[in-house]
Amino acid sequence: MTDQEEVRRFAPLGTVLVIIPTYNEVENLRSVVSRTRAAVPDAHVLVADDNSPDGTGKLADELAAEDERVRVLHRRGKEGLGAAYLAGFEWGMEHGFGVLVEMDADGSHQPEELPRLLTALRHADLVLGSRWVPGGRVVNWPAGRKFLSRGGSTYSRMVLGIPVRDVTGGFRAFRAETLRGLGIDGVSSQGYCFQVDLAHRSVRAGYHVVEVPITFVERELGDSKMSRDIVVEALWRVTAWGVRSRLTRLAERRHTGTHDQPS
Ligand SMILES: Nc1nc2c(ncn2[C@@H]2O[C@H](COP(=O)(O)OP(=O)(O)OP(=O)(O)O)[C@@H](O)[C@H]2O)c(=O)[nH]1
Ligand SMILES: [Mg+2]
Repeated sequence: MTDQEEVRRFAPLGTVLVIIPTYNEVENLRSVVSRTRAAVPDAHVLVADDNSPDGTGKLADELAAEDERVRVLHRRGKEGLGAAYLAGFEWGMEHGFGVLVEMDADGSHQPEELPRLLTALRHADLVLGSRWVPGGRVVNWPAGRKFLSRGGSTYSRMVLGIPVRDVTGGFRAFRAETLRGLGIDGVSSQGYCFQVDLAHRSVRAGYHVVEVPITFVERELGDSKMSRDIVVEALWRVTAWGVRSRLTRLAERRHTGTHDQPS
């Protein structure tokens, strides 16, 4: 931490919106919403459903009818996790929320850990729930999946030159100010890439990004939407960003004649 960060004062957080993107999560949604409302009673919940064929959207409407702090964003069709989050962020900022949280519907992200993320956000611009910092854990993942996720994070960290241990994770808390500052209009990446993209942009923009250990629990019900395409997209995009950002920094260094440490 630099001297500058030490003296930095962070504004109060404001009201929290937990955005839960869903595609065919009818077996998981009720539980995740009620656990969220119990864990952070002041927070509001926005379910962003992509017209799930299994009726998740209808269940979300029922939950919203039972609880005024639960709202639903019905989207036309499956457009990917990134697009659902961008729509949720926009909705949340338009409605005056000060904190926008990303959380999966499948129980992998435990709502009971939200208070810790929010406490850390009091002194940060962005908090990442992290499986790969001391204290972080993954429950019920085969070794191959762990290897892929850890390897993906390590590769991204090295190629992008950012000090983030879990760069693909999707349990995060943003200040609305951070999202405004990032100008998320230009974000088009999906899946893991979306998460890498936002973390990379935040670090590059100089935001104070903090990782908090979480216990990630593999889903028990419903199907994963992860696909080979999502992994391939992440690989090529991350590599392209890494090359581009190194070239940009090199050009800046040449231009200013400075020789700072390579990252
Ligand atoms: N709205 C919306 N939500 C999606 C879409 N794809 C995935 N999701 C949701 O995003 C969250 C994460 O998706 P998962 O399928 O669990 O992906 P994952 O966590 O990478 O994979 P697993 O660990 O195998 O479950 C879940 O809540 C999904 O329902 C989509 O296209 N639109
Ligand atoms: Mg999942």
